[in-house]
Amino acid sequence: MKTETTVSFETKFEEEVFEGLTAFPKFLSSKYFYDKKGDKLFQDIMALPEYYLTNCEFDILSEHTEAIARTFNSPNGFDLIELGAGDGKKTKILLRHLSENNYDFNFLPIDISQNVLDELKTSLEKELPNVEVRPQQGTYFEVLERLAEYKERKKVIMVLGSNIGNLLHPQAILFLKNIRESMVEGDLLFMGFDQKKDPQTILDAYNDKTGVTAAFNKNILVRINREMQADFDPDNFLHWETYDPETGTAKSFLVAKKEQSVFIGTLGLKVHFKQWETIHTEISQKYDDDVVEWLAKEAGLQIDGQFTDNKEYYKNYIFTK
Ligand code: AVI
Repeated sequence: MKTETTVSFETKFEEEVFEGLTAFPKFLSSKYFYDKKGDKLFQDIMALPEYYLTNCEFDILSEHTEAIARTFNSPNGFDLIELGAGDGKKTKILLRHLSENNYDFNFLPIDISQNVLDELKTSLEKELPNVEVRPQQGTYFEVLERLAEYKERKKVIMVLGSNIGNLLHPQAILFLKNIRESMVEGDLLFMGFDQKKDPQTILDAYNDKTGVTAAFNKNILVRINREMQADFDPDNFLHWETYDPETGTAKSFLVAKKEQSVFIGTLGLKVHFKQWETIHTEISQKYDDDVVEWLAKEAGLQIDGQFTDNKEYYKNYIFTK
């Protein structure tokens, strides 16, 4: 007879940690990297010389600003809606150009964190006082659902940073479908996709010499320690990155350097690790035009244009419904 123990969870995070650390092979979701310290480590990653993604997208937005602005524009203006706005460093290139050239637009940054939105609004008020900023706090889906009702003028939905790459293809299609549902004919989606390239360049981007990415990956253990009264020793794990040039998938792992047991207090769970056992923590998918076209088709979208940097490391695509 099968005996079932019921474990109750205070949070989704607890539930997913339980699921991932009792599975074989073990896994954790990269969406939990981003607490206060994780946000800061990710900012540091974006400034690393190895992490080419930031500079490539920065170059695309700087080199093609006017062409992008013209694609966004419509006779009665548009609303620029950014999912996961962050500190807006890259977006400000576009906003400055749009504002200086008197484009008729509002900027609607969406973020789960009210704190991030407040800081962004304050910095924009100082740097670009003519830009009308209307922050929207909530998850992407909550806010997109709200915005689906809004049909007054053209919506341009923007997702920078190749954030879609942290999703497996089926989840990426669902994400695109969700965005599609909030669009009406004439609206646009402008989204960044990191491209397949020399595998070594990709491995270096996720395995920097200074160890910032390793700290970012291990931060999930630190977070479990703090939020779930656990006793992980992050030094007992090493950060390991792989890249499969066939599928374009970069994967991050935490690898147990020695046999050990960890106790997670709030879950009452003892987790055993054999030496060299892994926890898979993140995927960072790399794309080419064929894969992006396939994703778009599956989601009911069309590619209407693309912008790239001079090395063709990264692309921002325009999608329509
Ligand atoms: C947020 N995301 C697109 C980053 C990436 O490239 O997958 C997160 C990251 N992980 C390690 N370095 C950066």
